[in-house]
Amino acid sequence: MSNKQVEQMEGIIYQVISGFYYVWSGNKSYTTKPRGLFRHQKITPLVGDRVIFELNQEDPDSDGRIVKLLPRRNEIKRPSVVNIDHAFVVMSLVEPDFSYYLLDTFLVSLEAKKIKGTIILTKHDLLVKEVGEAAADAQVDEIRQVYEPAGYDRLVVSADEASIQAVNDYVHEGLYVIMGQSGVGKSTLLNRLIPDLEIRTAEISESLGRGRHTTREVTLYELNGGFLADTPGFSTVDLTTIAKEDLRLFFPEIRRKGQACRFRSCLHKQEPGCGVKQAVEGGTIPASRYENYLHILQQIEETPPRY
Ligand SMILES: Nc1nc2c(ncn2[C@@H]2O[C@H](COP(=O)(O)OP(=O)(O)OP(=O)(O)O)[C@@H](O)[C@H]2O)c(=O)[nH]1
Ligand SMILES: [Mg+2]
Ligand SMILES: [Zn+2]
Repeated sequence: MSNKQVEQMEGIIYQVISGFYYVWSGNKSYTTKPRGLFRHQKITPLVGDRVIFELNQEDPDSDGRIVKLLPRRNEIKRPSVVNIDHAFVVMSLVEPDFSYYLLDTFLVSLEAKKIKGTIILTKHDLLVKEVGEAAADAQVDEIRQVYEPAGYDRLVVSADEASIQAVNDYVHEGLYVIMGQSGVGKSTLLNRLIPDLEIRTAEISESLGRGRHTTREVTLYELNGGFLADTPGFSTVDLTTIAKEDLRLFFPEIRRKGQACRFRSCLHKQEPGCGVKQAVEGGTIPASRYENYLHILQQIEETPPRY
């Protein structure tokens, strides 16, 4: 054992399934397990972690062993991914219906981690089929007007090549997480961006008579020298760990207008001389954003502090 030929390598965890950690390194996949010490130290490697792992050269088919995690830059819990550079928040216009509230909770959770988010609207084609071209355009326009003042980019994604290309142009080095409710089309979007992937989506398994196929684990896929993370869908975001004084910082347009408030401590509820309330009345802060801010604030205020 003592003269075992061991090589150390660096890679990124791209998937975790029942105790096996799949690491991508030098264009190859390695199956690894963490060293036993990690469990005692309560260290759980996650998708997106950069790791140092060892390979036994005398037995190249044996599992590698993760010996070290490199420092994490950030971490989100749902979906569970670390070292995120950018997030694509995928929202469908129909099936499931678009929700301003859900989108705002996703965006706040990202702002709280200082992760830049881009909104992707899917199923534009379905909306057109349901309500016609003019009404569909009006709805997309309305969404754009709500998110433009906050500075979020919006990309419409339909089946057409141009919108897929627009998303592709966004992706460079780094880790891009694709997040959103179940069924909005995250895996479908990935399949269109990287056509030889063929990730199973609802459509494919329906034709096999097995019902919907929902993504169950986070997986990184390579694109343009970066990584895209397909993730399981979820539709609740826990924001109650955010301090009530911090929430106003996580709505960029409210943060900006808040500088005009009479009181620095203004939570933009009923305080006199509130610049945010004025901006809502004047229409420069969209009503839905302000209402969702108040709604999340109320939830935070109603949650007893945790220690
Ligand atoms: N018409 C239309 N259907 C779409 C579009 N995007 C996705 N779909 C369909 O929506 C269904 C769900 O898509 P998925 O890609 O599996 O959704 P998902 O977000 O990965 O869902 P989870 O894995 O459960 O989180 C599938 O039947 C897709 O074919 C779109 O732009 N237009
Ligand atoms: Mg999926
Ligand atoms: Zn105020």
